[in-house]
Amino acid sequence: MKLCTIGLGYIGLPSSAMFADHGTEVVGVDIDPQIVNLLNTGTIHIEEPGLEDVIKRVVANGKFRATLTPERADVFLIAVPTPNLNDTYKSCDLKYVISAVNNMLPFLEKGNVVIVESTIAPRTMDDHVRPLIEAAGFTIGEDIYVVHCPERVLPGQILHELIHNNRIVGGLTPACAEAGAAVYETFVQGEIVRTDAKTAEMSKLMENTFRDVNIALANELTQVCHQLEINVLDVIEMANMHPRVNLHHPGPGVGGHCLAVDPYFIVAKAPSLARIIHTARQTNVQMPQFVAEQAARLVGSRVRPKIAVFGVTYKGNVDDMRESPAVEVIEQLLDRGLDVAVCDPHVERSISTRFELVDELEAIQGADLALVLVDHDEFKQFDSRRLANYMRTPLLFDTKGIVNELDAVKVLNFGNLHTH
Ligand code: SAJ
Repeated sequence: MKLCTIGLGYIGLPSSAMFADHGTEVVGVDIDPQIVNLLNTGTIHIEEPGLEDVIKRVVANGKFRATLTPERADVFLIAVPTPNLNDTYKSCDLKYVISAVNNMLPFLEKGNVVIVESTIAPRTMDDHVRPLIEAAGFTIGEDIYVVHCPERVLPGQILHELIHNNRIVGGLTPACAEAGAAVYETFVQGEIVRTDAKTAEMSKLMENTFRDVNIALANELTQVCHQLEINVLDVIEMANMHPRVNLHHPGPGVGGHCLAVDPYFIVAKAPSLARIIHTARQTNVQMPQFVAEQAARLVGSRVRPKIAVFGVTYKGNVDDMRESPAVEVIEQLLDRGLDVAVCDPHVERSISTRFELVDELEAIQGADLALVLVDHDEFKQFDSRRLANYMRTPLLFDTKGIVNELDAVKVLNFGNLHTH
């Protein structure tokens, strides 16, 4: 089997690596020549544990190579971004998916399987992809097998989850679903469930929406408890002792290219009905403002206060800053005219033009508050003497609930913020 992957990002690259490592001949296509060149030397452009080792192996044994244009293959796998459009409800921008399908069409032959893994709005396969392939003269389900197989892997543990997660394969016809499932059987050990395309699209969106709504509930509860002077972390721990309750963790907001993006695709398709989903998004979007307000309050009495921020990525142990709530908190602190110094051991250079990253020592020097915005492993153990020695005020605000009590530094979190 030969597979042509279009889009070598966070999903296309690890998926290509898995197929190649299980014997499939893979050619990966990306529009960025730098990424293509880098990959062909066995070096990767994203942070994902274990991935570079696999890429090195499959480049060396000739099972994987990267290139700039699609070519003939048995299977085409589209894994390009689907950002939000800048319209009222931030609907799904299909331009990269449409362009990937159009770029692939000249190479499509009878018997091929076309897989879209990109997260897409409900009905995209039926209303947008199907017409393009039919217009090229193919009968779907007879000549060409077209499926949506949403990716569901968690950044940070992609390689494990690619193999062990269950997969949903939604075909435009039952024969399509069958052909798509056979492709994944080459390496997937989880269950492969066959369904239709629109069910697969909506299931994927609802997984991330479920999480977003539940985090919004935790974030709303945090603000309610803060006002009522109740320890929210204790409340969550105790409520979760009930066998059917699973409150999520509050935080500085919700980021990444999935949870902060996908729920809008549902809202945009049915705005007057998807009210809980929309409100949850608004609650999570507003969370950085609450954090910035609290941080500003904590340093309010100091002359020319300085805040040392720990973490800019959208979550712990990744280098990805897309939709990061930490960036939003920092921007809001800067808007308030505060002196902010940011450090993050997982990021080399900031994408924001408004602040630079410094090393930890420079960040804490003379600081009045250490503000933890990301749960990187490195931030779980602070040297409290070192913090106390270099900071002007030994105070830490941990928005992720990961820092234990420190002897020389006062640690605040969402649970005890109201006490200070
Ligand atoms: N977060 C909280 N509280 C929590 C859990 C997460 O504030 O209790 C925040 C994180 O800090 C982060 C955001 O939510 O800012 C998203 O992080 P995440 O770890 O929940 O999810 P992602 O975006 O890294 O990956 C999700 C996963 N979806 C689900 O768990 C349902 C993954 O399986 C999907 O493949 C991925 O989205 C995707 O690509 O859609």
